Amino acid sequence: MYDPTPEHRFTFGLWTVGNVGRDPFGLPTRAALSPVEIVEMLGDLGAWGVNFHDNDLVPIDASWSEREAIVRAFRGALERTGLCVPMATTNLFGEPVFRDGAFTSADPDVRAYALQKTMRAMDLGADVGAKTYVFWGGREGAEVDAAKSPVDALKWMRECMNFLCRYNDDRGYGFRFALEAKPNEPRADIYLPTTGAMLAFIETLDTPEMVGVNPEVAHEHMAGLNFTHAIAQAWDAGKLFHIDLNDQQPGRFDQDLRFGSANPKAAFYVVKFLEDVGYDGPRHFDAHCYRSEDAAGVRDFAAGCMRTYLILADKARRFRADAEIQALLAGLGGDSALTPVMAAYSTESRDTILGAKIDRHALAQKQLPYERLDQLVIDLLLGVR
Ligand code: GLT
Ligand code: MN
Ligand code: MN
Repeated sequence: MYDPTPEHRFTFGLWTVGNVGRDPFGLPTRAALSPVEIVEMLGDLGAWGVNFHDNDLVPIDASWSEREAIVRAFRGALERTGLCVPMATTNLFGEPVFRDGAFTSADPDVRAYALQKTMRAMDLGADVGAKTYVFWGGREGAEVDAAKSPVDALKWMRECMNFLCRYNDDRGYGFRFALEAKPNEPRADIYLPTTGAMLAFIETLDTPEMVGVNPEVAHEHMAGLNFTHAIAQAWDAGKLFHIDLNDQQPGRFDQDLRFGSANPKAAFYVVKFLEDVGYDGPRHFDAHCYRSEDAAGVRDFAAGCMRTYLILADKARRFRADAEIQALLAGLGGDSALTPVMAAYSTESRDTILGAKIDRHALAQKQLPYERLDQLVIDLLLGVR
């Protein structure tokens, strides 16, 4: 029942299961897996797809013929396993050239290089059938605000995104762009730090309909925000193009923990939301296995992300089928004679509301049995219901 199959649309990045356990203080703790080995492992575990940054697949200095050989081997693995590539992205953060930003660098030649690298990476993504193109601007930020106006940074970012939207059209790739926010790390502060900020920025682009968001659990939690509320706003705006599932203790460095491992209750509401609204995009796990694990542990990690999602999806079904929970919910809110009046402004609705007798004391006495409701959710999640 909790065994993943491709219909569940679970995906992983080459950089997630391929993470070798390097951190800012320590060397790798496990051997690197090749892209082909990763695809085979994911196929074996029941995943649907695999995503990558340009240089996760093709080394930055590879020649064209090396690139072609790598893509051929990768495609072979996709065909053998039935995996697809739903999403691709660009590494605009690893190389020293991006030390002060890619699209927001004050140096026009750095920005041009970032555009060139992204266009080539879009070509690569399109070659293997990717449909979504993610932009995570890890270096688009600052330590020294004296050095750069954040308004200029936004202007350069907009210019680059507009340029790439045109490239997408020009080549007929049909990518949906998904912008991923993060508040900090690796920069002291990253511009457009939350999903909400990204949503507002998108509306300033020339073709906003081409661009949505890729919210990540850990990134909103790092900012102390409610992830489910963030994806709800994105969904409401028709902009939830992709999602990065993982976990994160608040107030820490970017932990990229196995999905649901730190805050299963928050993870439950994420899964419940996605299942309730019928989100049909990839469920992408952007997480890393503990540094203490070996290759077998990486399998446990990947299997665990998917299993937890499926357990929580089952809990969401039980929530919907639970008579007591549904009875409690039915008693909340509801309609009154003023419901239709509020739906549209007119001089009549204005006067009706201005003249209505609304007993604020009686309203304040209405029961809101949230303690009971929340305990029922806890009982459900802890498996005694
Ligand atoms: C990097 C980052 C992630 C982004 C990836 C896409 S790379 O691992 O921490 O949140 O989604 O660029
Ligand atoms: Mn991410
Ligand atoms: Mn992250």
